[in-house]
Amino acid sequence: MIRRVLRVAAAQLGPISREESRIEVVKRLLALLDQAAEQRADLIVYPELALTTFFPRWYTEELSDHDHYYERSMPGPETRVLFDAANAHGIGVHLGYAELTDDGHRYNTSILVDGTGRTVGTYRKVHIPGHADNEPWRPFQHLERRYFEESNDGFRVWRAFGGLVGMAICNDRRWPETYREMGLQGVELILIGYNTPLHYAPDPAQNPLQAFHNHLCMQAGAYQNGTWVVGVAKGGTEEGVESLAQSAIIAPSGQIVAQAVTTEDELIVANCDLDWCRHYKETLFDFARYRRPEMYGRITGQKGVEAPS
Ligand code: CDV
Repeated sequence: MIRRVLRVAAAQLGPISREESRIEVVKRLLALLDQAAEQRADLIVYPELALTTFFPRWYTEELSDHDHYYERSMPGPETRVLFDAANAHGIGVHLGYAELTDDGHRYNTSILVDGTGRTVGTYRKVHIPGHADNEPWRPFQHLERRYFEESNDGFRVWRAFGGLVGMAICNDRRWPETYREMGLQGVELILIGYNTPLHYAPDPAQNPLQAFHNHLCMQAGAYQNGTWVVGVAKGGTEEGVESLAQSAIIAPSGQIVAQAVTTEDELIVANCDLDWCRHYKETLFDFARYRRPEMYGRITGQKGVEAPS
């Protein structure tokens, strides 16, 4: 039997300053792509909002004052060179970016293109963390809820790269529903980019646990759904804000098979055997045999906690 082994490169980024132009950033992405080609990768995975600094950390009175951080098309004028280069190498691309639609909607989005240059799909972030109004008590803002809408598109899974592939973005990775939605579509590889500041203003007691929580939720999501998970950071100190790195490629067993060791631009590569997923999907997590959806009504029927009286 021919095994379906996909060679995946997670392209962690170090900080992007607010002065850095798209062209300069794309040069960095191209340097990582060159390394991925040298290492014969089939797919390169860049992080969330990989083309700009993490702009929701600054409040602007007018939403449109941040419009220069958004892409109006993908590929666009400055990014086409990246997709062309990847296509020339036969490498697929996952890229996170801020999307501004023709009718004025703003989403935190990722795109997946296969090794022939075909767009597999796009994903718009479902779980939008942070806040919508200026909160000056914080050392820095996390205004994702001001600059991005919650997407209602849900979690899709696509046939690509000889397997079943899905996407999620940053905060999505903390929610078990994210993985299970895709698990129920048979997902074998989930691609996740993230920007996670080490300081969490609403509860700084969580700061020292950021790295633990990052791996905890992605490893659990991988294991409980029998899928590969690729988590890719934009880490390091960006505009004075220190963010988590520790990008990781996680097997369906929940084990980390590759992990970044710096907080800078760094490529990690792993052979992802998609057939490994069956060991979990057809045994402990044989959903069709063991799940009890009739017992899980609250999960879709209820949003917040309703404690018994
Ligand atoms: N970009 C993100 O979604 N960041 C969030 C916040 C809460 C730090 C995260 O969950 O990592």
